[in-house]
Amino acid sequence: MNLKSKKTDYKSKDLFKSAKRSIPGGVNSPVRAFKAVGGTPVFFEKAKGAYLFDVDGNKYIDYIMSWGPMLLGHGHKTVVNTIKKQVDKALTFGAPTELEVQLAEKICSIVPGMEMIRMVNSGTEATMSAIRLARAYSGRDKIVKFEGCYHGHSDSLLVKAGSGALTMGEPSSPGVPECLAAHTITLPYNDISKVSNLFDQLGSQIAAIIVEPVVGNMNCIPPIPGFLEKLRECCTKHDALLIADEVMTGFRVSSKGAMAHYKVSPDLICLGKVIGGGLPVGAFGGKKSIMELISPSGSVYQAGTLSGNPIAMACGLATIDLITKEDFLNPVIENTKSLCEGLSQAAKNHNISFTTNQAGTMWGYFFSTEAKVTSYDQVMACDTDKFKRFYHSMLDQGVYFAPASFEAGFMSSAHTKEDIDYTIEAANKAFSALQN
Ligand code: HOZ
Repeated sequence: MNLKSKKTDYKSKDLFKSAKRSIPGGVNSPVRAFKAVGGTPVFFEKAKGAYLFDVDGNKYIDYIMSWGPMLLGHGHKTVVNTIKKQVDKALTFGAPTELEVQLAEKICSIVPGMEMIRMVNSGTEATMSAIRLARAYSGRDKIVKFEGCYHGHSDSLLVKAGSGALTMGEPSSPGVPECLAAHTITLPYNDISKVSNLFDQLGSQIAAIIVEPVVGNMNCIPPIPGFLEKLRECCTKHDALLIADEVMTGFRVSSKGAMAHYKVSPDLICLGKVIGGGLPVGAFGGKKSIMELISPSGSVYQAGTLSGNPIAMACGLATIDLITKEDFLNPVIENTKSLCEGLSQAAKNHNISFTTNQAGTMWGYFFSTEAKVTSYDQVMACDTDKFKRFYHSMLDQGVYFAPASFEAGFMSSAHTKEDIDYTIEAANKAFSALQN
C-alpha cells in the first residue's frame, strides 16, 4: 500500500502559520491544533472512502472519520448525489419541509424511547437544550455529569469536561459563571456507589443526569455492568431525568444506539454526527410528555434559523437509510475488533504495556499497565510520552489517528482488511521504535 509517499508537510506548515494570524490557535476546534502530540496539524484537501489526502500530496488511512459522522466513509456516492440533487432545489428556507418530517419519523422509528425529536445544528445545541428542558420539566436546577464526559461547550456542561477541554488542561473553562457551575455536580464515571450516595443526599434537587453511555471524550470508555442501570434506577426513584448523550454513540455502538445496546431507557436522547452524515446536524428528543414542553407547543424556548435545513436533512436521511440496512454494522464492528486485537498483539510482540477498548464501531488505545481501562483516573495515568511518539510514528507511516489521548477512534464501512493489516504492520514498526 502506497500511503505517505512524499513525507513532506511544507504546505501544512505554511498554512498553520497563516491560520494562526487570523484564527485563535490556528484552528476552529482546539484538538485539531496537535497541542497534545506536538508538531504541525495536517491540512487536508480531499477525502475518499477510508482515505484522506493532505495539501502536500500525502495519503492517510483515516481513523477519525470527522470524529464519528463518516460511518459510510468519505464521499459515499449515494449520499453525495443526494446532496447534489437537493442543492439544485434549495439550500435553506427557514421554513418547514417534508424532509425534516421524514428524518424525524425515521429516527423516531429506529431509536427506542424517541417519541418526539427537535432538530438543531450541533451536539452542543442538542445537549444544552436538553438540559434546559430537563430543568423546566423538573422545576430543579442541579444537574449531574461525569468527569471526562464532554457534552459540548455550553456553560452548564463545561465543568470537568473531556475532549479538547481536557487536552488543553482546562476541564472547567474560565468564563463559566461560578453560580451556574455550582449547579453542575460532577462524579467519577463508572463509580456506582458515588451515584447512589449523591442521590441519597441530594436526590430531590437534581433535575437530570447527563451521560455519554460510552464515553468518547476521554478516549473510549464503555460502561461497567450495572453503571447505566444504576443511573436509571436513581433517576426513576428521585423523579430526575436521564439524558443520554448519544452524539458519538448513536448509530455507532449499535444501529439503535448505545442505550438500546445496554438495554437502559433514557428520558431524553441527544444525537448528532452520524445523523447528519457529515453535515452539521444535532437533535434532541425523547418522551412526548417532556418534549411537548418545547416551544411552540410549550414554553421552553429553543430555535434556530438553519435547524432542519434541507441539505442536512437529505444527507442525514440518505445516510441513515444506508447504515440501518440489515447487516450493515456487523462487518464494521468486526473490523474494529480486528484492529484492536491486531494493535494489542503488536504491542505484546514488543513488550509494550498497552490495551484497547471497543464499543461497536468506536474504539480506543491506551499506553497503560492496566488490563482494562474503565475510569478517568486510569486514563490520566496513561503514558503520554509513549502516546506522542507512537502517534507521530503512525502519522509518518500514513495512519491518521486522533491527535490526543483523550479522544476515541472511529471505523467506517469503507475500511478494508488491507487497511487494517497495513495499520497493524505500521504499529509493529512504531512499537519497535518505542523500545529504543
Ligand atoms: N470535540 C471533538 C472530539 N471529541 C473534536 C472536534 C473537532 O476538532 O473537530
